[in-house]
Amino acid sequence: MRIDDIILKIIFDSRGQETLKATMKSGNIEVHSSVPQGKSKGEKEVHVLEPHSAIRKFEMIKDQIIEIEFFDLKEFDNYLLRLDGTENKSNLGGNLILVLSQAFCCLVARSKSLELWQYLERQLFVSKEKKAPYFLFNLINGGKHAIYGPKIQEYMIVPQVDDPKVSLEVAQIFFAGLKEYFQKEYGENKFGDEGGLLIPEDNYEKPLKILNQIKKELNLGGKIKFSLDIAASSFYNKEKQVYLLEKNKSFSREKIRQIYKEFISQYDIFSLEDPFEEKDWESFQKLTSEVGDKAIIIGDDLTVTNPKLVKKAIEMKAITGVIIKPTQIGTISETLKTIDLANKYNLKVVISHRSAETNDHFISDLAWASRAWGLKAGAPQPEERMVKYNRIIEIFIK
Ligand code: 2PG
Ligand code: MG
Repeated sequence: MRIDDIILKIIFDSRGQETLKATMKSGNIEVHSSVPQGKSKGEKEVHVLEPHSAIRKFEMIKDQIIEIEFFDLKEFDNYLLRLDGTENKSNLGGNLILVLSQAFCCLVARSKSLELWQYLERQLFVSKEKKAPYFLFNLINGGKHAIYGPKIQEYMIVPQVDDPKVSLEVAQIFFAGLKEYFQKEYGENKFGDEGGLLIPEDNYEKPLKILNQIKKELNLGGKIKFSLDIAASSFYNKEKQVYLLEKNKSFSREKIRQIYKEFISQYDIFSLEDPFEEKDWESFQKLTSEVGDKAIIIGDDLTVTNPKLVKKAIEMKAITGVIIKPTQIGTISETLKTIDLANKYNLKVVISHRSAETNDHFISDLAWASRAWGLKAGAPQPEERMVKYNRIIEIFIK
């Protein structure tokens, strides 16, 4: 594959911050790709370069890239990795490498007249039959994605249906009911980074109680389960070794584990993401052994889409599910390697957006191609989230 031209630009993401967009051309084919950015990040994620510095770096390597004929995606990614030459991609920047890697995927797919998901599927070892992923809709935003409210970052609903279109419809009905409730209870509705509602109380259980109430009122009994992204690293006090779950309430890791077990026995909890800070592998292991048969225990900051960390988690039986975000690792070929590993050991794969998104739907094609168990893309409302859910529906219907 020969690339004729690459244009790198700065665009604004959903948080109003600058990020990268690449346009790649070959013959009469032109593709576009952009990268999102996270706020509650794992310490071991790749380095993100400030976009203007990334553009300057890119100008230095552009001519070299265009001169080479790349055999496949792996070769393209490996070339960038060699140019970068660091462990955490701090030289070229994970965001620069990824935006090029994604664009290259789109270019090759188009040159072969394939849909992006069809091309990605051919790069993976997939044996499971095709099935749409569960949608994890984040309806109440807390933690780092909210200007006030609970410390738990994401209160999500997961419709228990096979058809993604029905899933989106159910979520929209639920969200409408929730917005009405919030309007009555708290006055004006305000929204967080991922399009979910903001709640002016910091009680960590209140959002679950409200979601449960709405579920009952709408008669959605067996149709809805709840998922939480605790993002526990963001409220862990390292010095005191406690979780600051509410204003004057701090909990030890044993106590917070107890709270999760109570949640699981009281509510229909489908999955719990990052229940402990990212270095506490032992607590992950304990919770998984205690309740792993009742709820999926998911690693995100713990594993950061890194095959070595995912392997460690598998060996330790620390998790039963894993978040996959290309931005955490910085190339698509490494992302695919991690997905293959997770699928091989039957971890539930959840392909995820970032809190600051663009209108790119690459992750939806990735979710479909990899037979992911779930797709986590925020509330069923902002455009940058809707394009991702809609892309799955589009592929499903075709
Ligand atoms: C997470 C993500 C996405 P961020 O923690 O799972 O919801 O948040 O992109 O801010 O890291
Ligand atoms: Mg997370």
